[in-house]
Amino acid sequence: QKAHMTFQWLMWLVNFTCLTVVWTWCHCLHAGMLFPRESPTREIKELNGLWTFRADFSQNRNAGFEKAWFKRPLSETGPVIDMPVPSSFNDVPQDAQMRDFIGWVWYEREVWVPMRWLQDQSTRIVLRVGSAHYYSVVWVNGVLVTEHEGGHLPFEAEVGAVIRKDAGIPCRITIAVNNTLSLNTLPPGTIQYMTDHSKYPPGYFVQNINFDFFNYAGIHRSVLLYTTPEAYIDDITVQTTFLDSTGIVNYSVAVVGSDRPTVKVALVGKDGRCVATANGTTGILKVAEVNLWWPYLMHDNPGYLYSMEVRLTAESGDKDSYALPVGVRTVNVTESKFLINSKPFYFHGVNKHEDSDIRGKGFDWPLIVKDFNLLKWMGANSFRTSHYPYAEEILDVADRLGIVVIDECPGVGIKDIRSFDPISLDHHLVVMEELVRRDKNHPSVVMWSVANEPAAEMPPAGPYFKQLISHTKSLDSRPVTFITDSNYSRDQGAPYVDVICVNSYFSWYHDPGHLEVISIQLHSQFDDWYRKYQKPIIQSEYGADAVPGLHSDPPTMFTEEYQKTVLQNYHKVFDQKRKEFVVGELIWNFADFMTAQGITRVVGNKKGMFTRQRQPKTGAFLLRERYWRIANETGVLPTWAKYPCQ
Ligand code: GCB
Repeated sequence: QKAHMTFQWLMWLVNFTCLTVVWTWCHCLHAGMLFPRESPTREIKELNGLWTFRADFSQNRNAGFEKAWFKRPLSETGPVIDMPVPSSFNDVPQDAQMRDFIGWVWYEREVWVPMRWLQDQSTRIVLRVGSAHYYSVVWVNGVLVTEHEGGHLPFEAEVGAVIRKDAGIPCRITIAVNNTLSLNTLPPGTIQYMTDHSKYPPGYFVQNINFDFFNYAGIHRSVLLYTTPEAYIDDITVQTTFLDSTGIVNYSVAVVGSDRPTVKVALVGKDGRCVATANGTTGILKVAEVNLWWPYLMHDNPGYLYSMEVRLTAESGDKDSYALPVGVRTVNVTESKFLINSKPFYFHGVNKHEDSDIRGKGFDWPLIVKDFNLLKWMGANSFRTSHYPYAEEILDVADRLGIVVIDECPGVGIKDIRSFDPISLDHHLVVMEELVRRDKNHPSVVMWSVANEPAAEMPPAGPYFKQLISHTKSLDSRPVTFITDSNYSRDQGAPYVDVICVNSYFSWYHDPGHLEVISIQLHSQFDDWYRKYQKPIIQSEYGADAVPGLHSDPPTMFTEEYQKTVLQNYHKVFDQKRKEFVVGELIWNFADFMTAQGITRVVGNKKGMFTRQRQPKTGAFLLRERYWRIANETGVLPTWAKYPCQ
């Protein structure tokens, strides 16, 4: 008992020290990116639906800029089509050229802005794009309002002044999006011109990429207008810990538009009762008899969220309010354990993609809810956002259900030595800042992943990852990892991570067809990494393709039996190593997903436990049985959860 108390104190001290360090840094962030939520002082107008669309097929893909398509209605510039937002554009038109289009596409929509918003000069009107892949330029009524590099993360612009100039007519929003990937983008890619005119037509080029998912593009998440008062809550940062039964929420509120703001903060429980209050832009909320945020299947009441209600009153009289969901929990890593609320946590989960028929990477509520239902059905307690940040709405649901998330940035496919240059690094640092700024308050997010399978053996990789990881640590106290597939002795990033995440495909990419080598190779993999680094290890990917409906016994590659047997062989080793230092297993992949065309992909990657349409393959039932059994073994399976596979 005494030892336990001392340990708790120690953990508290560690957490508190981390909080203080992080605190100092957080104050440096120049602007927030709070998820738009309605409140008595904030309104939202969604701009989803059909937009007007035109792809720029000109030789240099630049006609739209040369002819200033943003200056007048897009339909006056040439032929246009309807395009749904949010959605990838690729699979919507019945047109092969559009599917693989590289270059600028133009979106446009007219919208009536409520007169009230325009008349009240002190109302800020903000245009926000949830994400657009890859480079975006935005105009309102022909006036440039913002540009943004990178898919998967939101960007916004204040547009009130521009709209007010032309009040009385609908406002025209034009967004040009370019999906071209270069050596300095994240993910990187190269454009290759084919100059042999006996083989290719003049001007022919292809986009080369080093990652295994379709380069879907377009406006992928919601576009909306929202309002705030002129003096407003720009950002909120919370860091939580607990001591015995007292929860501690350390908060900081960034205010814009007021030099001497009055800020009141209240923490409200699920039953609507206020459990703590504080005043000021920074402070500490103490919660007696705290309900901690626990992962799914680890507690009777997982995903407990308080509502942190922040109220601002400015000298001008402006009032703003924002309610942030807050989960009180801690995350710590030891030499061999991953701890949530000081208890060992074992990741039994999946890797996913934002991917589905027709909409590609477009945000889609039915799909999201279905996927969470499948995760719960499987007994999965976690997922990794391979290979880019997912929609914020997904993290909100994960928070509420207690599904644990490893949050990955789009640093995938960094294989060319030229992509380790300072320009790429600068951009990578900014992307990590944007990611942390967006996701820092989600209790479900327990670790940042800065990259997937970079060429970590190349000499510049060492300094590159050292800087990237230490910068990420300066932003936030969560553990940081990157996902490796390279040999432990040549990996230049591993010394800097908190948890080793290893991908391996024994008896698939290595020794294809030889199921019998999995055990020995996996044992060596784990032992080598642990001997070298003494850090907990997650098997961050493993799996095999299975074309649904293909069967063979004895198992052969691409059949459901082969996929199942690969998994079984991996599981035997996991069961031994999780007693030592392996802290998680994430299957590759939750569902089949689309890739570029190639001789190793049969209409996409088929390593899913579910088909792309979310129907289970044999492997899904195996994992379901396993995950529920593991949850049951830990002895914390909540009373409401029925072990479904007796
Ligand atoms: C990997 C990659 C993932 C691929 C997977 C595969 O190592 O991280 O993006 O899809 O292997 O199936 O090849």
